[in-house]
Amino acid sequence: MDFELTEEQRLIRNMVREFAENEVKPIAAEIDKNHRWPEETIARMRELGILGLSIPEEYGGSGGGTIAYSLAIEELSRVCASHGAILAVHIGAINSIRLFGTEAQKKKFIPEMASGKRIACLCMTEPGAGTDASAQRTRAVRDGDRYIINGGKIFITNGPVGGTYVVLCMTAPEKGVKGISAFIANRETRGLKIGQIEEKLGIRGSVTSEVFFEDMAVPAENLLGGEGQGFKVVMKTLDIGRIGMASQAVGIAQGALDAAVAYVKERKQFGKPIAANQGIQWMVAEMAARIEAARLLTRKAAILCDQRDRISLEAAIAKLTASSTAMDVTVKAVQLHGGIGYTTHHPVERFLRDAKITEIYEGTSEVMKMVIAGSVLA
Ligand code: COS
Repeated sequence: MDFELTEEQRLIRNMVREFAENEVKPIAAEIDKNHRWPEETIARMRELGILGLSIPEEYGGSGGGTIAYSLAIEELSRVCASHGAILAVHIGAINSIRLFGTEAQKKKFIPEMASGKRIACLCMTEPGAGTDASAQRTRAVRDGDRYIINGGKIFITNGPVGGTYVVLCMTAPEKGVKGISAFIANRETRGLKIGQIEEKLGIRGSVTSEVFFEDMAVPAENLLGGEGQGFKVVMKTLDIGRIGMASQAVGIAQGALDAAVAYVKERKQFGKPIAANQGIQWMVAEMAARIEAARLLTRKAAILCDQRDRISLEAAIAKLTASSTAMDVTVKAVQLHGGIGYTTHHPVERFLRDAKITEIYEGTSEVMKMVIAGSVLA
């Protein structure tokens, strides 16, 4: 494994880092407090090509592969996990079309998403279909040269601001998992409605909502990957998404460590910086070691993702490890700050709240263990 980034990857990381430090960090606490979608920084991400990272240039993206996607999410999440979530889910939904779309679908839908003109979302979760993604109740019924879709989704990241939606539906309930199909629908499709917007513990700058479909007619040419292929479409898409979420977890943990290091060097008790105490040093060392391990597993999954067809195991190991690292490191970062860490005067309480979602979305830690055990015991 080559540990060095290429010149192009270094340039992408540095560009996103500079943008994150100069433009995202100053608004991170405010968008969290107000649950506000950061239109101004999303506009800048459009200009900088960040919303098209890892998408091939022939479809209007900025290229860079999965490593660029991972680096960008890590750098954004280091200062604001909401921005990391917005980007991860946007690119994730585009990936489903990049991987399974026909040439005509790719040409029609990807450029507007890769340029950031349309924000993308993946509509999969339902009240009864969370971890059991196969229990889809949203129905798509063929009607001549179109499908009529009825049903509803919950917890859809980017839902209220979406421009293009990839929607998982049941087309043949009697076939179970093999009766699920995926469809592409643009926001203006009649019958597509946004429901309640959630108030969340963390990643509050990324908006999450219900999305409903009421007699929504989509042309049959918007069927993604063929009838019955929907489960594979989302599972494969989620494998890459899990690398994105692992990258987000690494970024959150790194941001928390950065804040803790600055604080323990500056905070004096008993006449010396608290960093002079061995107990503090050991905590910092454990945090740094866990982050590096999580980052390497995430990097490995990202590298293999561009080389192999199936990376479910590597992505699950990376996400499981990185998300538990983010929880552990952010709890320690709050502890190292003492009382002030429990307030909004420092960003560590936000990092702690943001870290929790990485153990839940795009597959819980328990699902990651199912995937890992399934592979190890096969
Ligand atoms: N890539 C490609 N194909 C995949 C796949 C993947 N990652 N995972 C499963 N498949 C295929 C299988 O190969 C199988 O097809 P065949 O019968 O043709 O071989 C089919 O899909 C069913 O696979 P499997 O039986 O393993 O599916 P399960 O229902 O057992 O899946 C888990 C179980 C829990 C792993 C799955 O439902 C899952 O990941 N759930 C979590 C969903 C999630 O992440 N939700 C969060 C949404 S985003 S907030």
